[in-house]
Amino acid sequence: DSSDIVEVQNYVQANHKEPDADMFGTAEGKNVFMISLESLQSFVIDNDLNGEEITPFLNELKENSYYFENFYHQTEQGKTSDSEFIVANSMFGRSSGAVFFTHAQNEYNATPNILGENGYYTSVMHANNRSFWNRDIVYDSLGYDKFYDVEYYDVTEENSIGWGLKDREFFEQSIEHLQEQPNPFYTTFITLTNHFPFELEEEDKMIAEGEFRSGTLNRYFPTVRYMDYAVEQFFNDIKEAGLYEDSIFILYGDHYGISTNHNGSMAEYLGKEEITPFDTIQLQRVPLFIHIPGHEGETIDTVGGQIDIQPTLMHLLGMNTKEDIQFGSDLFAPERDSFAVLRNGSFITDDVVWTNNTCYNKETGEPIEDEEGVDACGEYAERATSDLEYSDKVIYGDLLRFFEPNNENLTDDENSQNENEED
Ligand code: GP9
Ligand code: MN
Repeated sequence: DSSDIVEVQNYVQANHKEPDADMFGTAEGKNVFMISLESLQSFVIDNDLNGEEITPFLNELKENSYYFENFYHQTEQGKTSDSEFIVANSMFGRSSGAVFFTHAQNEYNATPNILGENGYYTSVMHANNRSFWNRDIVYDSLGYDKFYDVEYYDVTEENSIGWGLKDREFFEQSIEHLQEQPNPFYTTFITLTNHFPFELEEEDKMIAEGEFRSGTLNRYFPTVRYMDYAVEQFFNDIKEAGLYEDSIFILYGDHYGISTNHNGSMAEYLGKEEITPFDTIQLQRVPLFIHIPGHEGETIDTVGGQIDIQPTLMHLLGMNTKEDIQFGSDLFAPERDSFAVLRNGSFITDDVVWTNNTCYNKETGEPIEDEEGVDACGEYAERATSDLEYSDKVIYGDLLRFFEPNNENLTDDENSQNENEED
């Protein structure tokens, strides 16, 4: 009931971290590009295959962005939809099934809900059917103004591969939609080409496939390379359209692309003897770039996850989150705990990885045995469990129905006006 929300609120507020004063509001009023990079894992960044860079554009982008090298996806079976949910709400998806199906019509205080109330136009661009992953229903609950689904794109056999419209064409056609949107906008772009089974036409292959036993891993390299190229062209088009300067860009990998079924080939590629459970966790890292024109950026090693994006973004836009129910924390917050919980209960800190009922030393990748392990991982275990349980509690009980967002995001004048109206 409604008293439960107070308990959750007390819990999250006790973990709230104050934003970095220099970063808070640095992107106030800017357009926000949220770019979901299909199946992109961090292991390809600054890496190569037979001497050829896999992500030349993203490697360059990394040099003038805030790049988070210890950032984890937190998705489960809901895949892309889980990542969308986590990023928008700073809450976890489900341990099985997809929250996009089971709790589509809950009350949410998602980023599009909040930005919509603060003068933003909010939309999603994704060239798939609008009901896929139940998106049409969920997007209403999250507060999106518009969903540019497949109907808004010119899709032909020639410009499609695998799951649909090729990324290059998708971005190209998205520019027109962008230009008709009111400013400032918050728009999510969901790419598609780098999706299992990673099909690509010969003419689009900019690097050769791998030659490992796993055809999946082999094909992954050229499709990643293609997505990298598509994003590069998108940045060029954005600049040409005059949309670059007044915008900020958040690019993130939605979930892993290469499952543990391909461990043999993965080990070979990475030059390891085997992929241990510790390595499997480290392979759940996905890239996060926060690109703010005019900022030099830096590579940041704090441990974080998709759940941290909402508070991070809101603070960049100059909005307070102190009163909000968010399970993540601002990645720039000076006092933040370097910490990420995966949906299966595994967790990562600066020093340890807990998975498979084993506490691993992060530096060596070796298990920390017995009591020592209990000590090393124990202090975070409770936090990990509580984060997941409280988040579930909010979703299963639809508890945000009982939550009154305190709109501190308005300017002072507007706040006092609102107070007067309420009086
Ligand atoms: C489908 C796209 C891919 O619209 O988002 O979905 P996935 O299989 O990655 O969840
Ligand atoms: Mn996906």
